[in-house]
Amino acid sequence: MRKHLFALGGASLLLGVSLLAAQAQTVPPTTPPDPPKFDAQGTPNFVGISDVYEYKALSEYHEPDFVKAFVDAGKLPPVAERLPKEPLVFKTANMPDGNGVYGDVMRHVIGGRPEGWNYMAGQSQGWGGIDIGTMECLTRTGPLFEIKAEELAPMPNLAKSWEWSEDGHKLTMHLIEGAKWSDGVPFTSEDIMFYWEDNIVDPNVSPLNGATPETFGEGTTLEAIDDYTIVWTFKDAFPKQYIYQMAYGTFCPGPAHIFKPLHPKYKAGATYDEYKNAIKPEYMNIPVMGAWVPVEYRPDDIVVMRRNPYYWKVDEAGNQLPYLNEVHYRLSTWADRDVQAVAGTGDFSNLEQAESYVEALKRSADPAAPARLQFGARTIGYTLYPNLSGNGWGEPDERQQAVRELNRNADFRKAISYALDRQRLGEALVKGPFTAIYPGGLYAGTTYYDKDSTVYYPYSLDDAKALLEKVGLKDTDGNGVLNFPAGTAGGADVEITVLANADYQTDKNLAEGVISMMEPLGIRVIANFLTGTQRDATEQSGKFDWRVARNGAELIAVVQNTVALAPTGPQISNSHRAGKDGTMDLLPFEQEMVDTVNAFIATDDAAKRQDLMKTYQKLYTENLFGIGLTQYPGALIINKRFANIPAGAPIFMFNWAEDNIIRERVFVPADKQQGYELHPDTLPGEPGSAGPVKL
Ligand code: BQZ
Repeated sequence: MRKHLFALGGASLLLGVSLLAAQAQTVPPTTPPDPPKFDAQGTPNFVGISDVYEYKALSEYHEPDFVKAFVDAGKLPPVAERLPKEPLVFKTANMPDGNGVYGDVMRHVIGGRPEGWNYMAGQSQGWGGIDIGTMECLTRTGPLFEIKAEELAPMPNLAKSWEWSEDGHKLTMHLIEGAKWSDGVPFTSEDIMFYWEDNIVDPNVSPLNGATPETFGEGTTLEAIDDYTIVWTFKDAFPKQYIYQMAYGTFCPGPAHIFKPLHPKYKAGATYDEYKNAIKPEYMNIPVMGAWVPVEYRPDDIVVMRRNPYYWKVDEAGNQLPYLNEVHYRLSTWADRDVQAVAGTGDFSNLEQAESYVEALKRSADPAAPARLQFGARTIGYTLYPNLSGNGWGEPDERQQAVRELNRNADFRKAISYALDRQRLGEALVKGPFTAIYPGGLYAGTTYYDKDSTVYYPYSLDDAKALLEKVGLKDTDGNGVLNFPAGTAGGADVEITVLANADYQTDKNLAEGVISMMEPLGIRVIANFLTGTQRDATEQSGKFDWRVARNGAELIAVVQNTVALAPTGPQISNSHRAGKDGTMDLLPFEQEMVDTVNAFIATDDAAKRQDLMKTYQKLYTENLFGIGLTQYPGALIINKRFANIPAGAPIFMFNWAEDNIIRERVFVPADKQQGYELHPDTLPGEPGSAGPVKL
């Protein structure tokens, strides 16, 4: 009897507590307020993919005079022999300013630093357009911002066409034929298979931007039929989604003739670490398929690139691209990129750090300003991500494991969301109509967003505290900081580290905002701010409790990097990866998110896809897979001397603006050229040689 009484008593006690918690629930979950009105400047001229480019042989080809001089001197094959049978031909009608002229430079400023040239094994080249300009990929998606909705699909690139088998389980892709690396070595399916088998599938290699076998679907295989034909085999029928994954970031093959001899599978005694780091940043003239080749590198100063004489794209007049002979990447900071673009000492910036907006707008408002600034839609967004792994990803110690267990408790995550004043967070970055409250999940204003499916836990300290009490956190030692329950992490103070990218003031400001908003709750959050490369590595290794991160394209475009919408594979999500035993200890809502994303990938039915994304949004925001912070528009800053900048080009949508504006067909009219070339009349040298070569 006694036992029962206790049980009854216990139950009524619990009922009391839960009633208390319920009574304390002063602000129920709701839907987010509509973002303040902010009209993006400039709208794209929507066209079909075939209006932008096609593949065909032309009757004649041309090249810059200084390149022709190399041919005449017998130092280079004639241009027609340097081009593929059917080059990629950009259509004049889609060029805002028509066919261009050769000459001049685009001067980028970037905040990253080159680690080396082995992109396939995870080395960063410093971001900011270096990898986008050197690594061409099977398909292309950056320019999709100007493609009509009814024609939206990945654009051909190194793969110039493809067709599905009857049953939809096989996809045959035809590679561009006769294209060459920048050192003249043929590009073939050997490059594709080396990237796939020995970099993506090889578990000892982690390509940059995180491609894994599951990026292309569980159990997917790839084989080469001949030099220019590859065949994908998928478990699902017609999983067209995966062709988006074959674009920038996840399927951009490097030169097998350079890297294969260095790979442990082919070089006896070599380690994977040696393979990853073998080609240092100082190694110049690395063969690329991109428009420009690195020919000079001065640490902490600059990377200079010269035009690729074998680039496989032309305009309709047969002029081999790119028009720009040279590209610079000044090695500075991301904030300096904005400053220099506005001042005119740099040529390009993705204005993405809201703290710079007012000054940038003021400077650009002057009619004499050297650069034009154009705001796009609200596609920059930040989220606070708890580490949701409970089975050892990142090898947590006792305290870190205790935090993981809290992170995995929905009431704890809701408490954190209730404690965040998102209005204040946004205004702390920049006043005005820019920032919007962002609960997390898909961005307001994007194709698949549905407000009614978006759950928002608004600012309410009372609710936050009530939920923390419900979770069992109390300040047992009266020092103002809650303690773990006795027996957990020794009942210590609840201390949580938050990882953020120290290269961006915005990332640091938002993380500081989170830290200060946790104090009234009695949760001590400690900053762990690391530079880009270290932060990326720390994030991917799971060695964090919480992280503040700028979101990827999947929460904007959904069809780009779709697999990353949920922990769909053991190494896919940066919030939850497999533990040491290789298993995924997904929480029930996470499993439902994974199933929803996989169902989205497996269907072509537009109505079903819309519904599945409503389900996804509800699962994500109600359960707080990530705790949204703020969302705001980016602005493209481009020096006014450049022509062929597409109207309404967003700084970030399917990809970054370095891809979206199609730099290979950007030009500077002759009368505006400034003579910024540091190595005029030169071409890239032999792979590994010191720099560019003159005649
Ligand atoms: C744009 C981009 C081009 C990476 C990087 C950097 C890395 C991340 C992200 C952005 C920079 C610029 O973003 O901020 O405007 O130029 O390079 O690649 O943040 O640290 O790992 O995902 O793209």
